[in-house]
Amino acid sequence: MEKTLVLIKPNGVQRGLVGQVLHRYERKGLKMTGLKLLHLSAEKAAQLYAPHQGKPFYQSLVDFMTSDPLVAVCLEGQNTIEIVRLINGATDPAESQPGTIRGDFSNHLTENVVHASDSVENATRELQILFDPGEIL
Ligand code: FUP
Repeated sequence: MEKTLVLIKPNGVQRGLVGQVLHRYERKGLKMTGLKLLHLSAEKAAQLYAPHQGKPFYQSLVDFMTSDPLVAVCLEGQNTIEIVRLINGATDPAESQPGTIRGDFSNHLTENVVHASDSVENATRELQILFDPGEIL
């Protein structure tokens, strides 16, 4: 069983997409084992995006992710990391397929509605940043 972190980004919350986004993971049969609404601090955003530090888009990404509340989700199941990234769709809005979350709801590289971990190592690291141990069931 694999765990992954999903973030419904601030624009997903502001646009009222939380229910529709969660529904896509639930209907696929992924198990939700953690869920909360929070305002991400600058410190936690810096930890989360440490691998991107120094890249030209880093500061605008951190500013966006800390601008308004977001929803953090822990999902669990076989091959969950790969499955969730398929459901989310490609990062580039010109490549995200219709039927994916980004393909259907986003036309912006940074404000692309959802984040999901891309490896087991990053999932473990990112889940520790967003959730206290007792918050994942
Ligand atoms: P993803 O794993 O699909 O979220 O994409 P990346 O890890 O490549 O990028 C992390 C975040 O940085 C995404 F939200 C998209 C954003 N990004 C930019 O804003 N500009 C870029 O040039 C590349 C990525």
